[in-house]
Amino acid sequence: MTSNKLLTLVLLRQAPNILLGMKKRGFGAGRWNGFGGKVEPGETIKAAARRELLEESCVVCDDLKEVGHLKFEFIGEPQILEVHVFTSSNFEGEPKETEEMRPQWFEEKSIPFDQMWPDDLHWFPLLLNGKTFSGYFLFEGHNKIVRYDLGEVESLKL
Ligand code: 6OG
Repeated sequence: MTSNKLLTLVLLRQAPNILLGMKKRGFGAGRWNGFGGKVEPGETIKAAARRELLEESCVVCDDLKEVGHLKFEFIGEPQILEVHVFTSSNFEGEPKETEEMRPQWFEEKSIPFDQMWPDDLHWFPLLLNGKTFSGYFLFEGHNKIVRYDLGEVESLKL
């Protein structure tokens, strides 16, 4: 039996930069990523995205736009991660380091893909170009993508 685990991921942009955080602990530690985490029972996905961004970076954003759905399956692991990706250029506060993340602005043309999840190389260009997208990635371990399917979509299905 497979089950889905709902997660959020927020990428804040302030041209020509994008905000990433170095994950200091837990899943994906040692990699730059957006900010996010698990959706709690009874919480909307967007509320979870806002809460996780605030908890991990001290930034408040009431203008999150959902731009992508990504599903990740890891060979030998029953749980599929369903990540809802949001973006915004409209937020308040200065990003601050927290126990979970060390934030840093990167120029969008110098994103450190070699220190990020390997799927990011595929879908970041869609996000950066303002597209809405949906994808599935099958991983062997945490470094190798065995196959994937990714594309632009008209709208995101619930
Ligand atoms: P916690 O378990 O720490 O939330 N996440 C991924 N992000 C990218 N870019 N690629 C992946 O490929 C990912 N898998 C999970 C979702 C985990 C955080 O990591 C994201 C969450 O924001 C496999 O609460």
